[in-house]
Amino acid sequence: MLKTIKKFLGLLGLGACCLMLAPSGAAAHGEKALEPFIRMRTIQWYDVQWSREKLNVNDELVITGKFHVAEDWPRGVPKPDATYLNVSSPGPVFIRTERYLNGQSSVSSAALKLGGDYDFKIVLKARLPGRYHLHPFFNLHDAGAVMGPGHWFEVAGDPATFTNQVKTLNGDMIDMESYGLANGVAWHAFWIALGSAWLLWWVRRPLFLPRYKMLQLGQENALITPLDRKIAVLMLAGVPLFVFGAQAMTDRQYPNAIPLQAGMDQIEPLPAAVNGLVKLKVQRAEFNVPARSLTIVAQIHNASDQPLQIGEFATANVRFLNPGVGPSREGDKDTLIAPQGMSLDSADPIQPGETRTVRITATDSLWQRERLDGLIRDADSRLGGLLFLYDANGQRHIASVSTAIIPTFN
Ligand SMILES: [Cu+2]
Repeated sequence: MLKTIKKFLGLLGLGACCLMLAPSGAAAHGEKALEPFIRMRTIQWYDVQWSREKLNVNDELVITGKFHVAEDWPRGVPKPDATYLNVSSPGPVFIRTERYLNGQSSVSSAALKLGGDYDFKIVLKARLPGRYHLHPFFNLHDAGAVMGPGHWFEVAGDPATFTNQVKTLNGDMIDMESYGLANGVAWHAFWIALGSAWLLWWVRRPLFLPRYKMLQLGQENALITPLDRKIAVLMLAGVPLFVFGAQAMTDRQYPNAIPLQAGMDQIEPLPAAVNGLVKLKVQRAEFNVPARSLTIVAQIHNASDQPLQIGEFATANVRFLNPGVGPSREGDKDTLIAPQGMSLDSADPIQPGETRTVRITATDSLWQRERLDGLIRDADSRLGGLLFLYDANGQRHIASVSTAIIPTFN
């Protein structure tokens, strides 16, 4: 039995070493690390925009965008009952000053509704000079972070000029960069000193083995002196007294203190932006692995009063465009675009009231570069995304796509 366990542990160790040695590309900050089915079928970002890309310290950056919460949420991922919209950055290089979900100011976590549509606005202020890649992202409780599209920003200027003044509810102006800093350092220093002194007091004595020996020989009385007892009693009574005393003083000094908020914002989704006048039913979807090509055969019903053309398929921040349909992409610096990535079996617009079966192909090496082709090895090989359709006036309709995928290898 013991032998079997040892063998098992040995194999486990070997496995861990192999995993550590296995070659893997470095992903910037985990954009591609999450399983494809989570990136494609949870938060579906679109229309993400940045107000500017070159800033000075203290300048404001506004990130806006929209997302659709997939109705075909993966079974293996906890439902989005506690989520937090944030911006990923390499350290505290910006501060976040405002955040809105569907126009409502929101500072807490929020519960999202499956199939719901939301727009967001995040206001940041540049703090440290440098060149940074930022993404809006959602922290999903128990599932991880789902990244939105990323963008490079350049911050110039002098970090010493950064200001972060806040007016408290009492009307005091405080500087958030230094407020309470001395107090925090003093408390840490005090506890580190007291804790180290207490440890040193005992560590300088005979430790484990000599102590054990003395115990065996019946000399335990020599191990603890009367002075030790006095100091121990002092610690036992003194530390709680000190803590309660300091707490009472703080309470008197700041009578109107508000605890850190742990509530949940309740935010209603927007009236259906996705799946409004265009209904889509997937009949078959294949992913050709060597060709990095997805083919979807879908029945699309156009309930709008204008002929519609399919212009884009977006999944996990990768966008496959049908050239010539939809708004011009000139000057668009999005790196995850396949400008010629989409082709259709028929270029004819879908007429108002028509239901047509369309064959949509999305081909690009981005499937592999963004590690979305790993989908076929998931236990849940389903794909999700958004299909964008446009009428002649540029009016956009969005349909969500969700389907099981059949892989092909030639
Ligand atoms: Cu990035």
